[in-house]
Amino acid sequence: MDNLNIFSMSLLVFLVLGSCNGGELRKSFYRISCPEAENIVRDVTWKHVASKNSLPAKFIRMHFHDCFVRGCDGSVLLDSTSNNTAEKDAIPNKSLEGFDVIDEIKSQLETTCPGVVSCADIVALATRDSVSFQFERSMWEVLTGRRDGSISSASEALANIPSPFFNFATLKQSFANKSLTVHDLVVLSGAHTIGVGHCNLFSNRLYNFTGKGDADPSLNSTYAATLRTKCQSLSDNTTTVEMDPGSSLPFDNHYFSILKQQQGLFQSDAALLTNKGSQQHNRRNAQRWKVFHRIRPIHEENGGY
Ligand code: HEM
Ligand SMILES: *[C@@H]1O[C@H](CO)[C@@H](O)[C@H](O)[C@H]1NC(C)=O
Ligand SMILES: *[C@@H]1O[C@H](CO)[C@@H](O)[C@H](O)[C@H]1NC(C)=O
Ligand SMILES: *[C@@H]1O[C@H](CO)[C@@H](O)[C@H](O)[C@H]1NC(C)=O
Ligand SMILES: *[C@@H]1O[C@H](CO)[C@@H](O)[C@H](O)[C@H]1NC(C)=O
Ligand SMILES: *[C@@H]1O[C@H](CO)[C@@H](O)[C@H](O)[C@H]1NC(C)=O
Ligand SMILES: CC(=O)N[C@H]1CO[C@H](CO)[C@@H](O)[C@@H]1O
Repeated sequence: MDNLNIFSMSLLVFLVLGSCNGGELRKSFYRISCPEAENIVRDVTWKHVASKNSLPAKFIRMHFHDCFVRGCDGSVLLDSTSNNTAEKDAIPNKSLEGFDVIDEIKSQLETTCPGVVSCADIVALATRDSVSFQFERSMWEVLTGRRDGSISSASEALANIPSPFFNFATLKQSFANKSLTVHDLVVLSGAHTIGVGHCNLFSNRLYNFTGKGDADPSLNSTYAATLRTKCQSLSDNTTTVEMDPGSSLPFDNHYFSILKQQQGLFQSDAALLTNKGSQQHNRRNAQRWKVFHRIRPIHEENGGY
């Protein structure tokens, strides 16, 4: 049941972050206008995940970035132009991938029902479907009806996407800026149960944490030694490491176990242990993921963002 419960987390990310740009989201928004829409998204997504198991991580992260900059409006998909550097070209976007799959879905939808399905909904649905593939069924409901934005700015992405070097206070502020709570922060960080991170985003913790050639004392020293064999210099920006060592493909709650063993990859992961409140959330989340019921009321009160 643990696995099942973690999905409520994602469900929530996407429901909560999804209710952001004013439009009324609802179940099966395309039921009349494009009845095959959700099937098309699922079929294309599953086809690609079947041959590329890193795709769910790419999609979740893409969806997160889309939602943290101007709400979930598909603006993460827009390309830079000669006079504008788009979100996808901001530094934090380093590893965003999967745009080609979104394009393929979009072009199939345009053939079937031209001009009907928003790209923002495609990202939300494809994220759900990509994670769902390993369970062979749809793991959470995605409300639809998002409208696409036309503004995409790298500087806004830089200002809004939390950095892996953030401490607890800045993480909390970053989420509070989106009307998200500490509880949301902890739960949503659980998405780091899949995927990888680049060495240069944490190798200061291995080699030069305070500028004295030292390691981060809050990083498990045994694990740090393992990481040093993978990331051999401070400037290595090409090697990637699993964020949830040994379990970086299954969508589960193993991230919270490694976190307790001080094996969170980024300072931002480790920071979740530095706050009493968030430690309680950690414990609870590691046991059980009753997130859906816990978070939704909060966001209904706050009216989303
Ligand atoms: C709490 C603040 C967060 C910070 C500071 C953060 C930071 C990062 C960083 C630096 C990476 C590695 C990028 C790279 O090296 O290419 C990463 C990867 C990832 N993040 Fe986060 N993240 C945060 C929250 C989230 C949230 C809320 C989600 C989604 C719900 C998420 C989903 C992911 C996923 C799935 C990956 C793996 C991507 C891949 O395998 O390519 N993260 N994150
Ligand atoms: C960028 O240039 C294009 C065409 O040159 C123009 O249509 C668009 O409005 C410009 N955008 C901005 C933000 O200046
Ligand atoms: C939160 O929003 C404020 C106001 O827009 C901004 O100045 C600040 O940098 C944001 N903080 C974080 C951590 O994103
Ligand atoms: C470690 O940091 C210190 C202070 O920033 C710097 O002087 C030194 O060159 C760094 N060492 C390495 C190996 O980069
Ligand atoms: C990685 O580092 C090299 C050398 O510093 C630099 O030329 C390159 O642009 C960097 N690549 C990325 C993706 O940041
Ligand atoms: C460090 O990780 C090992 C497993 O690799 C674990 O047995 C140990 O308890 C961890 N240490 C701390 C302080 O959490
Ligand atoms: C700075 C940087 O790495 N930008 C990348 C953001 O993502 C796009 C799409 O994958 C890349 O083309 C950029 O190079």
